[in-house]
Amino acid sequence: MYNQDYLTRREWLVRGGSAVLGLSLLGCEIEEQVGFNSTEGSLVPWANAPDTGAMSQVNLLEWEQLDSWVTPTSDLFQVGHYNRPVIQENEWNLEVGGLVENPLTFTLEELRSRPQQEEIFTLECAGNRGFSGFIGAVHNARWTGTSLASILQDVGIKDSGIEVVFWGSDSGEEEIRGNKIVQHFARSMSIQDAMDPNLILCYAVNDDPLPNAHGFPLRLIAPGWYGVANVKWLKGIEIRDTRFMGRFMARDYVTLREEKVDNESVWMESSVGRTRINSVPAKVTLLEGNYRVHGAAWGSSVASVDVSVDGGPWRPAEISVSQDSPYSWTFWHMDWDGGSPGEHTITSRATDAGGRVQPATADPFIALKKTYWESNGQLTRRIVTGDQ
Ligand SMILES: Nc1nc2c(c(=O)[nH]1)N[C@H]1C(S)=C(S)[C@@H](COP(=O)(O)O)O[C@H]1N2
Ligand SMILES: [Mo]
Repeated sequence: MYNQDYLTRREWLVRGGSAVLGLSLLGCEIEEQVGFNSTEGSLVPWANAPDTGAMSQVNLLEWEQLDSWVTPTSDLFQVGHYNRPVIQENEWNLEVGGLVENPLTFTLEELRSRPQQEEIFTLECAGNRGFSGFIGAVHNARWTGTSLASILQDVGIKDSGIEVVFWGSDSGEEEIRGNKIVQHFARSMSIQDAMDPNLILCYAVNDDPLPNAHGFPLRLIAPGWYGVANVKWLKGIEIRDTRFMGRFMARDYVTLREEKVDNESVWMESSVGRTRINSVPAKVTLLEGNYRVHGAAWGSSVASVDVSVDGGPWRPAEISVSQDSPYSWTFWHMDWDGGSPGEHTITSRATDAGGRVQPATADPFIALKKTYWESNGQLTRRIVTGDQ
């Protein structure tokens, strides 16, 4: 059985672990809240730990190692569907145009000199939890940039504009209706969605300059939206008068779900967009006979988290670290005596402020979904107690 001695937050900082350096800038409030002491004890490994080997280049979060509320920059998972462009700051600018009164081009310096805006945001790939081994495509980081809405105001959207397209610098070959073409990564939003004051054009994460893998020099951060909406290596923002139907809006990242209407099946295809309430049991620790289940919950305003052992009654978990906003995750924990020695299952379920409950995997909302995106069903993990 493998043991892990957890360091307290202060010990980490004193020892100067470079991965956690960014955290020291976060201010005392969160530092006190994190309470690393709550993770003291030895780690009890999951009996059904997934094989994540095939996913190594994605740098997935390892739930059993989770010990910082803000994910250190070097630990952020990374997804790129095309090439990973390496962009020189002096060869780059952002063009904002299309159906606007006053098209503008910005250098990075010009964007940096605009008023700064920050958000701690839990970014989850919409494919997370959709297939085996892909359960750590989520991170919680502090993003710094400038308001998208204020830039859209400055260019002046014409009355005919209905759609805002965010163009990335990365591209790849696509076959579309018999045509082989080279297409850039792009996502879009309605003007109303894009004018949300929480959306930021970001050039820094956790006080580090945006790493290349995460979109240097500029990316969109769209709190409340799945990862795919957060366009990296941003090069253009374009206002159009038709809905945009690019690959990542209308072919990929499309959820297919069967809905029953008066006993008839209706097949609903929808573009992945806003996040859904989600939670996972992250790890279990054992200290002096007490098992503690630690987990995270995100995707909405988390009102409560419950845990079921062996499919038994739901028991409320305690919140260990609360959200900074509806867009950041919470950490929670639940103490347990370990039951009878042997194998047990642990399932978590989060409920949001609107009363939406994270669905069971058997819930038609999950069970009748044919595609793997938006898999926010309850996660059950297995553990063996009594042999420590
Ligand atoms: N330009 C561009 N932006 C992109 C992508 C991409 O392939 N190209 N992938 C998206 C997807 S699917 C996800 S999950 C997030 C991942 O962000 P991260 O790599 O910073 O973790 O970036 C999004 N932004
Ligand atoms: Mo993604």
